[in-house]
Amino acid sequence: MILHIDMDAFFAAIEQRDNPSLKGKPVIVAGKSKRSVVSTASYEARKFGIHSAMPVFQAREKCKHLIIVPGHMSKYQDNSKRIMDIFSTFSPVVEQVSIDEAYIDSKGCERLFGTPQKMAEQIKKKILGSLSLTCSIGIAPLKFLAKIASDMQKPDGLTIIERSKIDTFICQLPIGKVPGVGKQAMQQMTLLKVSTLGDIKKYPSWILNKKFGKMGPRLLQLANGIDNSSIQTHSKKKSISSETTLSKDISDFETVNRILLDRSQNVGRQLRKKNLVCRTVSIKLKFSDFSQITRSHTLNAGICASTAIFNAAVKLYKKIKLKKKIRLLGIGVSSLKDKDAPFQMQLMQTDQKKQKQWESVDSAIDSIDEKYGTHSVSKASLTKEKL
Ligand code: TTP
Ligand code: MG
Repeated sequence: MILHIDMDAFFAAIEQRDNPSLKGKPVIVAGKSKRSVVSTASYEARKFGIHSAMPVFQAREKCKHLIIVPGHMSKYQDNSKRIMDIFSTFSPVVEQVSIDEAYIDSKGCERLFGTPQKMAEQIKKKILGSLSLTCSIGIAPLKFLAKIASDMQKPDGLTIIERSKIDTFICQLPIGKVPGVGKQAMQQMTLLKVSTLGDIKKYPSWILNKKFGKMGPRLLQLANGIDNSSIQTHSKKKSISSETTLSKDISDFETVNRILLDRSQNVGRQLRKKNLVCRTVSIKLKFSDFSQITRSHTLNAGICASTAIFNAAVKLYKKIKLKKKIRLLGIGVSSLKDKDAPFQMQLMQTDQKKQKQWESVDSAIDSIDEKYGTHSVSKASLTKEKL
């Protein structure tokens, strides 16, 4: 069985824990700027219809006595690390998927912790006892079902989908609950009269492929109770990304350049910390009308130097014909491998030398940042204005 654990109203719950006057009150964690959106809402605030990604002004209209708390990212990261450390005391097979959620494989843990349900109960107890936070856990034989289950009885929930109940569950599962099925896919689903995951079986693989691309055949597999995705432990992580929502929409290349440089430093730092290199670099742009595009490029050899990531990102950006202003810019890296594992192609000798030089600059910056805080040392082009 696989456990999927997701913390309840994570950022807001931490703020409520650390400031008892916020307990039981409608609280959101959000930035100060006019364009800020809700990063999370306490369950008390959710009763007013407030949710993540909602503009703050709209949240305010919904609840007049709403309390807005600024975020404390390093505190959330610190709590996240402690939570992941707790998970690793239960099983060596833990996949962290975001700041507040992870999958755990319960295989081989029965002798120590009993049934998966007993194990989940102990995990909940340990997190509550050491961090005073609650979480919701889903247990199922398949990864995607465990994720759906953890969301079913939030907050402080524990939901189990037994193997014998999978078929019935899938037949009744609203298609919109399946991870990856977003707004656009939902429009197609309505046209195809697909309302549950079970309904997908009415269509052959080629039609699903035509309508939904790669996701089509995967949906058919899921509908048949097959999910081949295994738990990806730390070193097998698939991608790393970092993005910035801008305080005002922009289109000038100089600002874009600075943000890409800043984000590539962030992504590069995460890669180097995990001793990984990437081969694919992607950029993501969200425009003023909220539409978005991504562009990616796969290199011949693995890189982890911030400058190399930045160069690839700028190349991608220069190929885009900008028609609208940009509200969000991000960089992602994927095709990750351990730095010491050989990629098929090596860098040219001169590039190799350059890369080594940049890597030593990067690692010097990384260790200063680690000691004195991010942005203690920055590239000169980043110092002009705070991003
Ligand atoms: P989630 O697990 O999606 O949400 P949550 O933990 O706040 O609430 P739930 O009980 O429904 O799980 O995200 C975890 C944290 O990530 C969340 O506390 C804040 C942050 N976050 C954002 O900053 N922006 C977002 O749009 C979302 C969805 C989350
Ligand atoms: Mg959560």
